[in-house]
Amino acid sequence: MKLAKILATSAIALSFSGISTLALAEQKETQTFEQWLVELRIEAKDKGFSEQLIKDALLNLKPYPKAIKSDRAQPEFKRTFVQYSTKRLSAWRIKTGLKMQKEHQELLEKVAEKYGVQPRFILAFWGLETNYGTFTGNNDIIRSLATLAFDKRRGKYFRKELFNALTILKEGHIELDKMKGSWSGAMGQGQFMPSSFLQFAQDFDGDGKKDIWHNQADVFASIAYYLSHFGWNDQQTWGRQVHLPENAKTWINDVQAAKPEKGCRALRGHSDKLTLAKWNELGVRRLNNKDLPSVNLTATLTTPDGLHGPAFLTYGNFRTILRYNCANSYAVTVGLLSDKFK
Ligand SMILES: [Ca+2]
Repeated sequence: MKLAKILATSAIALSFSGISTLALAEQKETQTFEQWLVELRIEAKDKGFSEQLIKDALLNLKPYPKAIKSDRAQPEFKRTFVQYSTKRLSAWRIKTGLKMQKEHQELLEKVAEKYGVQPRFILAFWGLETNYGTFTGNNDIIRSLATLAFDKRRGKYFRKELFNALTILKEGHIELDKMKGSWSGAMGQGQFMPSSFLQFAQDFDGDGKKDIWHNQADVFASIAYYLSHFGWNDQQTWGRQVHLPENAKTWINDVQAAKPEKGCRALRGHSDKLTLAKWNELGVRRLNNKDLPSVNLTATLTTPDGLHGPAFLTYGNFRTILRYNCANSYAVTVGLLSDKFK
């Protein structure tokens, strides 16, 4: 808004110099989706995408109004942790997960061995992201990404993802009409954004395609490779729910970590990394009030609903879970669900 005013007051000066900066700025402000799309197609051509692909994917494209609406109301940020987690740790999700664990045991173990991620965590991501592959989203990915790329809020980010999606099509991993996913552009059974696909998707069955939409082997391996890339340690778990002592509010501020400026915002509410011995000394206990395990591990404390809500000590793998989705509610729920598959 401020910028528009400044531009307006300097309009006369600009007109004297013959520069049409203002006109350009105004045009951008009022550009229709169709006009924007014309520019996008030119850029796609410049980037070397074929005429055919551009025609198929970007010619008769219409925006999804609901993508913008959903972008402004993500559930991880609107509900309390307890509401979020209770809903997702449903009897159905646990029971189905146990069934899937049996059904896919051999494949999960092969993937686990290659990438160093315990099967129960692969299952938990799969179960939470898409109900074990049964709900992967029915939106056309190109259309969703174009809608969000046209939108002002995070247009630059989604424009990049849109070109990444075109690259996936160009490489032939999936056909355009089958490239479906969430309103936000997350695709397939592990809900990978196109950039994550290009970096992490795996062709585990070796058929030449990274098919994270339909192929179980590729789905599991892609999730596992993503986690291993971000430092997963299969000798450790994610963390645990703990019991805080009555006097926790007297020391909680003393153990609060400095807010990280970059990276995942969810880490801002975490404590310093302290050893389990130190947490034990502070009076933190297992849920059954027994001492914490006497292993040489550091952990950060997080209380997603504040000091009166549930408390969790989290290990290194928890940070890796946050790389998948930067929300404490999500990461703790992945951990709790994985515990059901032990
Ligand atoms: Ca494959």
